Amino acid sequence: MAFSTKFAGLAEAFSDYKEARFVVLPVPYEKTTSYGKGTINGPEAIIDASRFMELYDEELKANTAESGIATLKPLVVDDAPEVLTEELRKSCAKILRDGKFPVVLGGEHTISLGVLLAVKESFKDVTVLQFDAHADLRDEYGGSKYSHACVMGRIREHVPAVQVGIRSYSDDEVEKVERERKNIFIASEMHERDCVKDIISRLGKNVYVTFDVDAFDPSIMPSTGTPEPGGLGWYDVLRILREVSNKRNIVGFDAVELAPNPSVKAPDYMIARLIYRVMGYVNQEYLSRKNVSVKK
Ligand SMILES: [Mn+2]
Repeated sequence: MAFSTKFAGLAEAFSDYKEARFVVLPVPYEKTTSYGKGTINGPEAIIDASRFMELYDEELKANTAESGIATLKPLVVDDAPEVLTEELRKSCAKILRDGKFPVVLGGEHTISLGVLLAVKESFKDVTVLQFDAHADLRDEYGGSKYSHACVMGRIREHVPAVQVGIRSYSDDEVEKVERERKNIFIASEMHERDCVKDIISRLGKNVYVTFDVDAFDPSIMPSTGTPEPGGLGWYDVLRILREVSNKRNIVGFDAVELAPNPSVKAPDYMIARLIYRVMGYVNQEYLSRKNVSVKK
């Protein structure tokens, strides 16, 4: 797979690793997906779509790219999820050690564990905020504890998690969902009442956001392996992320499970815009904190 372009199509001056605040790491990994396939092409489709975005963010009234967005070579691991997890942990640990904000592009959801392990080494009091249609709390799936369908089960062994947009889980997961009910925001409940304050109240100081694109409604996000009806809308998602970035410290982000359809570009473009907007939210928080510290 050839990645000839950088995220947002940035020129060298704004995509140089040394200067960049954000680092995009493509991880085209697909080993355990169950229904629709194609997440291996997700990172390339997102980066390709991102070239056509305006760099001026109309909500934030800022050009986020001026803070620098580097795009690394894809991390390609053709091996078991455990091997991928360790490779990715190492790559992300370096990004974090260098004081940068990692944005990881999947690939299947399995990848999030490796990023989280690196985040946990760098930050205390981390909560994972998962956007997803699926609870992903199985202990094992298809003979693997590292399947995409178990990723939140694995992550919860390391840090607490808050799950939003959930609308599909199995018999095996019911007990866990009931036990964790305060930390799981079911899509239908989110449709009935405003849950944003409650979501934030469940988060620790530092938040790692893992974004399975199937959290969105299939009407706007058909390009995913297991689409579920009744998902979140664009503005629902933005409002949550905006509030989280205002009230907490977002320390990393991944977008996973995009299975691009070459004849339907809008979903790829939407995820590119989402990523850029999240960078903008994170950046605002960073810039304002910097301003506070330099004030006399
Ligand atoms: Mn999912």
